[in-house]
Amino acid sequence: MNSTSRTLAIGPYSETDHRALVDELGAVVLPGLAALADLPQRDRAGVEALAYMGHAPLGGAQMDLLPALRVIANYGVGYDAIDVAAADARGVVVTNTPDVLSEDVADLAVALILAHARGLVAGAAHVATGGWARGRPLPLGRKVSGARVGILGLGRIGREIADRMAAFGCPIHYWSRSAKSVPPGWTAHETPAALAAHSDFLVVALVGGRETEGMVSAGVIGAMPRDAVLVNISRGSTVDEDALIEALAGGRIAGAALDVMRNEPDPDARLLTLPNVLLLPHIGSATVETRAEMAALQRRNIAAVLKGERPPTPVN
Ligand code: 8YV
Repeated sequence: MNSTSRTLAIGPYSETDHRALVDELGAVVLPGLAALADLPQRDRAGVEALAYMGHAPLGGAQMDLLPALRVIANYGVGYDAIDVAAADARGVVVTNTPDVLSEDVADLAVALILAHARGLVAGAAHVATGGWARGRPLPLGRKVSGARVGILGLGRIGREIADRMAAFGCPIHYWSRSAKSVPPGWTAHETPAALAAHSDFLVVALVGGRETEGMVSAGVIGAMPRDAVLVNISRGSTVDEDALIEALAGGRIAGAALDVMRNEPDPDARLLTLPNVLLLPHIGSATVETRAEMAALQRRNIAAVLKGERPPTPVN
């Protein structure tokens, strides 16, 4: 490593992002957080900026390996992996990448709803494996247009999902921790369980972290109608996964479509074998266009702090 580098980047960056981190910031790039402790002290000593991409917990112990650290720039809107209190205590600014990914994540939520309800994965397999040609039966799907959509967490991403599903003629229900101004006809609910009871598709769009840990509890899942589907594009931590698996296995709810799970990238094996579960590998923001914008915002945040300016999107 070049021991004069002021920026260290950690994560599985694309080739383009990797090159930009090196060209624009002279960054040294490590594949994952585990490699940090192996860096010689002389290479860590001068690091002022950390470009972080990943979901492994980044706490005070890691920050203390970088004594000159001034900024942690997260590649993502959700920064629940970063101990912001520990950063505060060390005078380290934390930044994230809000807004630039909201459309993509909302698009993916809609895709999950449609794919689950209309059996897209099974339908494609039916053609590919010759089931169609042999005249085998394929179960009917469920209608999406006009179904009740419940949004748990009406923040930036939740709102984008609601707007999209409203265009499908779906009555919009929501729960939010703060009052929201919404179009006429949308229904606010007092509790997540009350929302669940009025949702054919319950879409989780909460922030991650301690405040929402297990918010989709056994009680919330139990309140869902029997033919309802749980969709999660936020964080696996928001869902009591044991309760979800039990409800799915017992036919208490119709299914789940999840872009996020608790133990990524190695989810609970029971989820892999249950029917009516559609799992994606946390790809909400994974488009060429959006990832480029996230990476550019991450670099702008770092460049600003290194110049002594206020970064565009700080969280503390
Ligand atoms: C990840 C995300 O950051 O923005 C978020 O909160 O979860 C994603 O965009 C991305 O997968 C990189 O880890």
